[in-house]
Amino acid sequence: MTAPRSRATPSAVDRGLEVLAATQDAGGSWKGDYGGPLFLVPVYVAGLELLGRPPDPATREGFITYLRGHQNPDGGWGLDVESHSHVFTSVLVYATLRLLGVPAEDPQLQRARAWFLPHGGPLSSGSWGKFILAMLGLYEYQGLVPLPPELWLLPESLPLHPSKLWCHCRMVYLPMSWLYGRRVRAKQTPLLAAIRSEIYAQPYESVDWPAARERVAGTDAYTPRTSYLRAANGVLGLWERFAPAGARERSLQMVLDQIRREDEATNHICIGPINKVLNTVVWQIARPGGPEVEAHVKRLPDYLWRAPDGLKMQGYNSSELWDTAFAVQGILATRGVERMRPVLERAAHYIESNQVLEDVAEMEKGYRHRSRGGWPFSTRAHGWPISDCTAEGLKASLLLEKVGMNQVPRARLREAVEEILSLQNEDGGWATYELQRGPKWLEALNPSDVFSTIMVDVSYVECTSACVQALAAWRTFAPEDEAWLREPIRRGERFIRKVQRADGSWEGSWGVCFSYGAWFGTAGLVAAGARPDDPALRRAADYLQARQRSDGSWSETLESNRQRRWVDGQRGHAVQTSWAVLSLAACGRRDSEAVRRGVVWLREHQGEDGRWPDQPITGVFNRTCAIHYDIYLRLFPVWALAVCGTAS
Ligand code: LAN
Repeated sequence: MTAPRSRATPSAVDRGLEVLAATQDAGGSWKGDYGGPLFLVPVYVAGLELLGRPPDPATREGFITYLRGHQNPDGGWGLDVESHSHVFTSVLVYATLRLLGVPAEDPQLQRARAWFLPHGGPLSSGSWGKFILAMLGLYEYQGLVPLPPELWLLPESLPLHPSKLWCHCRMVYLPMSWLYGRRVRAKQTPLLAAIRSEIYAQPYESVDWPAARERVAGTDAYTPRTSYLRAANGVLGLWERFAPAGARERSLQMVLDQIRREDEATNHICIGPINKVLNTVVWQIARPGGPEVEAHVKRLPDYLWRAPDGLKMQGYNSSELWDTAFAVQGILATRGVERMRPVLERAAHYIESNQVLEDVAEMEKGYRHRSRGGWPFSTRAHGWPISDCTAEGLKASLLLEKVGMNQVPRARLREAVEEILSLQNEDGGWATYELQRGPKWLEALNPSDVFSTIMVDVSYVECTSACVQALAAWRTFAPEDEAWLREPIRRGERFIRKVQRADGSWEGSWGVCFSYGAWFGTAGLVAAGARPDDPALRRAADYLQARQRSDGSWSETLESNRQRRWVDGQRGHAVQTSWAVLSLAACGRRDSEAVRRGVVWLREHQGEDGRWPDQPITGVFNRTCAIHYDIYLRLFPVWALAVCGTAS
């Protein structure tokens, strides 16, 4: 096939740029749908039930449309909109639709029961589902693995102290332990009683609750419960029976204090969707009708997104900073810079006005790392900076600086460098929000069933690469800092080399999967100074080339993340093809036949409207759950065509 290069390439990129320009928000970001997980709307609706504030009709209808539309053909609901059915989400979605007013005789609900009852119903749900049901009074607390708040009373130096956990895990279990400690339960209504009678295969009164603690359906058991976890649960169970009342009160106070710190540090947005809802419920019980509840309720809709498939609760309050920083880099890789000037200026403004400028008040008391100079994933108001978001914010700013459009003062850029350096782990890599605090073996105590790698914030190739790239960019910008940065960059590079697998691949953790990992692995090494003849880059390129499809594309599915090996998708994927093409270019193979074929495929699959047709989700977390990055499909192909489109 002869590729119509010189004329078609600019127009493909131009059309892609037009789409990007047209979809930018007035505030300068690209605000998009950050949906995917299916357990979030149920958590939201459960929260409203406990607050005694039923959703307004538009919200109710929106949620119903969304949940109805994502039922699997077998009658269940997946962990996310693309996954196989889980008992966890199927039971929760069922209860949610009922709470939203759908009758039990509804055919979709009948099919749901026909799926989850034989799978064990609530008794076999992944553990978080049991917790939400217990809060609603649809499950007994005795049937939960104990979550005593007294864990917060342990000496801080112990690896088991909750402050050692990955911040997302810590922030979910924090309000859970408070609610557990108080055995909080929604006011029981006839509707809840009806739901309770519908979701069990046996009479509720006859359930053996302690036995149900250890039950989990195969569909939900991604992370096996280890013997260490069972032993720990046994100890916690004993504690729960004999704990002195004083310890409970004291620990509940400590937990509430931590919750308050999190609320205040995030302007009541909270780090994520789950603790957002659970913290709200905690305050509703701790101080009914108090100012905390009001402050929380105002921010609940921050997580909602209305899309063609209905109204959803998103995985974060947005992905704006992340998407905007990438959009800037992608646009600047094209030759459309002048034409895109107003777009870039608005984006530069967004980046400037969302850098975090201050540390959290009394940060040590809230177990918080420093924040000053960092960038968050979404907005400054959210406030939690992340290593790689800081790095992408800094990279984008330095590229904007080159074309005279950066708006972040130099001193603040330098603070971003300091923030990045403060987050480098002893192994040379970077984790997400914090330094690695706990030992890796803590993962053996992961009680979530459905998620993996949630216990400890460990170094990732993606975060490490982004930080190395940012430090290297700063070194070019401020050569006087060379001596300061040389060693951190070298250590980062060493980490990237260490985690490359023998076959040349890198396992991605936040995108699907090895094509995403390759994009970071290769870019990180190149930024650190690796040359195309470097064996690591050669192996990486060979690995990718061996996975190119006969039509020139690349494609892998979320099974790659779940199974930790490349699993081919059914059809070529524009985002993964872009990552692969960009990686090969980074390896010095921009002019290869493989890249040429990838570019042709990308061009051929661009629609008349400049977009690429919808494709499976390419974002992921904790190895199992898909999460949608709305801009990826509009951005990465344009970026790849800009970098590689004129290859000959
Ligand atoms: C995110 C979103 C951003 C993402 C990147 C910055 C892209 C990544 O490079 C590092 C990890 C991070 C920060 C990340 C971690 C896990 C999150 C927070 C999410 C995928 C968004 C939602 C997810 C969160 C854990 C969802 C709630 C579920 C739990 C298991 C607590």
